[in-house]
Amino acid sequence: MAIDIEAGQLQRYRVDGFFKIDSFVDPSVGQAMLDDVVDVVRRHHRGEHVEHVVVMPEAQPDFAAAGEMPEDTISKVFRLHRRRAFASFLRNPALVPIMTSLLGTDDIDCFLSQFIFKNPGAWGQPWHQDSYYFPFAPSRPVVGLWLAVTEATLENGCLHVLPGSHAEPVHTHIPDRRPGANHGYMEIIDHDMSGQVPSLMQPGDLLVFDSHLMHRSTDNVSDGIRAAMVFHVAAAGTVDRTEDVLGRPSPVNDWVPLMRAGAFVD
Ligand SMILES: O=C(O)CCC(=O)C(=O)O
Repeated sequence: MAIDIEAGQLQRYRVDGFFKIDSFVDPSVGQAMLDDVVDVVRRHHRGEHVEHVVVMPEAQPDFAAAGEMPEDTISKVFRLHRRRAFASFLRNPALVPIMTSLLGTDDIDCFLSQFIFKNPGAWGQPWHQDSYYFPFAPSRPVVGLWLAVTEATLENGCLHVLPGSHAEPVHTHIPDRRPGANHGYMEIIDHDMSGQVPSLMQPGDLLVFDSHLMHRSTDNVSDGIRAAMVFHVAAAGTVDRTEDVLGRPSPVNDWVPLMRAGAFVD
């Protein structure tokens, strides 16, 4: 028998555009992801070819790495969801009722995954809606899964979300106004964000959010890393129109079957 999403979660998703699940997984799950992505970054740094992945360094001009290891200078690593530590997270049975209810189908692909290091001193990502980056047909529903790998606090640059903003259309996004901001950072400046709330999280907590939800993260002004792993899922058969719109395919999207007829794809 199919398990349903909890009524309270569904209600919060409909009203606010997100909900949080405390202790969704043991912190060791995120630690295994961190270990794997650090290995990826070090191999990439040595000039080895690491299949699928895209490694993005911090671009900000004043960024001073707190350490000497290759990962200390990295902002994000994309396209990780074919790797075991990440693929196994997505196959957690507890995600089935969430994904199938929110996407309205049991044929589901994961198309985007990104590990965010948010090293000490790294800037946050400005206000945006993820659907700005997803020129798909149909354009929604698309669900984001943000897993806290470390604690996320006001000091180390947690997410801030604007409850109810998922009901907005995709707003105009302008390039991040900070000179030298990370490649691809765009921001919304035409909306009142005063109702924002911080999303304080512990390792293993999961934020589930709608791709129209306005959110940002703040700068990491602590002396520790604020790591998170973010996945995006959509209905199988969704047409990715990035190439039609931008004249080139997305360098980070990687459509991988996750569920078919309610069963996980190996
Ligand atoms: O975690 C962050 O710092 C930003 C993540 C984010 O905004 C996103 O994944 O869309």
